[in-house]
Amino acid sequence: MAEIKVIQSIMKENDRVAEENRQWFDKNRVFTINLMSSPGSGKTTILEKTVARLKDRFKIGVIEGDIYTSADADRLRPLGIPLVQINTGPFGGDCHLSAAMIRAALDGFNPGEIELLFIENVGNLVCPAEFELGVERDVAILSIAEGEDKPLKYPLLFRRAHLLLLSKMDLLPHLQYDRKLVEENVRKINPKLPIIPVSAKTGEGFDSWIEWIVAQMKNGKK
Ligand SMILES: Nc1nc2c(ncn2[C@@H]2O[C@H](COP(=O)(O)OP(=O)(O)O)[C@@H](O)[C@H]2O)c(=O)[nH]1
Ligand SMILES: [Mg+2]
Repeated sequence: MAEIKVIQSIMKENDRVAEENRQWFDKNRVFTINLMSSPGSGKTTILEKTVARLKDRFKIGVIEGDIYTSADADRLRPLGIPLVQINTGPFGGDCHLSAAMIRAALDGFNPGEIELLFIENVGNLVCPAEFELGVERDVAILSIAEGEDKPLKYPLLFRRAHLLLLSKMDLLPHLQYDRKLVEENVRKINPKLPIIPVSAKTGEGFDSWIEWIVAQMKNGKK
């Protein structure tokens, strides 16, 4: 019982800080997109290509979350945008970003410096989806190399997401992958979740992904 109470109070505190983040985003007119997926599904590569395509249109910033290293932030550095790296290793190696970590990271940006913020969450299909960050949109990424069953095994992320990017589509000829089955599995969890198949390698689907981002920014808040 005591343990349940502790978890409830951690979540309540997280939600409180997430609300503060939401207010910060509103006040500073920043639209924030949280990318969540398992390690290696292509978050950083998708970010590299997305930022390259959008950085002349919007003032973009990125928060990189990882347990250790600044390797992903280092990959984005050539793009010349403001970057903040969060390492959860010194704080017990959390497998997710929390609202408080985002709150702290926001101090790393100068006022007015960003209007579109991407968060690359810690690579994990489970924990990140449990923690509200106060962002406008949550985006799940699932690479086709991970199999068709993941939406059923890890439903929370797919229930929570506003969009699913089905990544690494260029690998389709090399895999025994059932496109229809993955979509059926997604529909069982979240019937209305939009799915955009993409390949960061060939650029497939990026026009639709970019259009989605711009449309969401126009639509504004949830
Ligand atoms: N074939 C293929 N490989 C990709 C694609 N996107 C990423 N990768 C590779 O997948 C690996 C993991 O990508 P990364 O972006 O680091 O994934 P993250 O851990 O989710 O950030 C790297 O070796 C990438 O080069 C893609 O669209 N197609
Ligand atoms: Mg990464």
